[in-house]
Amino acid sequence: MTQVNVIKGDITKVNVDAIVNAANTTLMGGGGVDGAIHRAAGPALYAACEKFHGCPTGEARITGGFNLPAKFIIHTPGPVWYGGTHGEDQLLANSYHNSLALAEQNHCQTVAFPSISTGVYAFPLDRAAKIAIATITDFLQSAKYVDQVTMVCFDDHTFAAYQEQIH
Ligand code: AR6
Repeated sequence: MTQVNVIKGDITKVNVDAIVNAANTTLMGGGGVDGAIHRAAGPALYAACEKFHGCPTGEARITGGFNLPAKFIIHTPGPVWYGGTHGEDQLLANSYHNSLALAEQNHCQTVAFPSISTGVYAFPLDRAAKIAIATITDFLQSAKYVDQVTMVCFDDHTFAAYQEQIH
């Protein structure tokens, strides 16, 4: 069975146990996928996120899904790309790993990710896709609950980059 798949679409519409949000360290919303998730989930998500008082880059926090089809939303601030010499690769891997660890702790079977850090945060797409798929694949080898991870790509360019990594 294929455990990692790549689709083109809008992550707010995906019917899975948990979706991941490419947040910022305030966890108080923003543009891009973060803005779309907050709009679709409704104002109760903002109230739930306020209680965390932020989140360091590469770590993750979990809330309910509110008005989304997903049961949970896992919020992780990915790294801003500063040229690659500021620990960006490791921080991006941490975002994927720590998000999956929270999904596992909450007994999620299906998890969907957007392409973390490759929008406003400007992480090079091919490099990010390689790190994402390697970290997810590695995690699935020892996961007890998580067994299906979907990369939800918003545009053709992003879709092609992740597709490349699973073939
Ligand atoms: N579904 C799936 N992917 C989406 C959606 C959607 N509905 N909307 C956008 N994307 P970005 P980052 C894609 O900039 O680089 C926010 O302001 C988008 O096309 O959302 O991690 C936060 O608050 C791109 O491929 O996230 C932070 O401040 C990918 O999601 C900052 O942006 C990530 O782009 C985080 O920047």
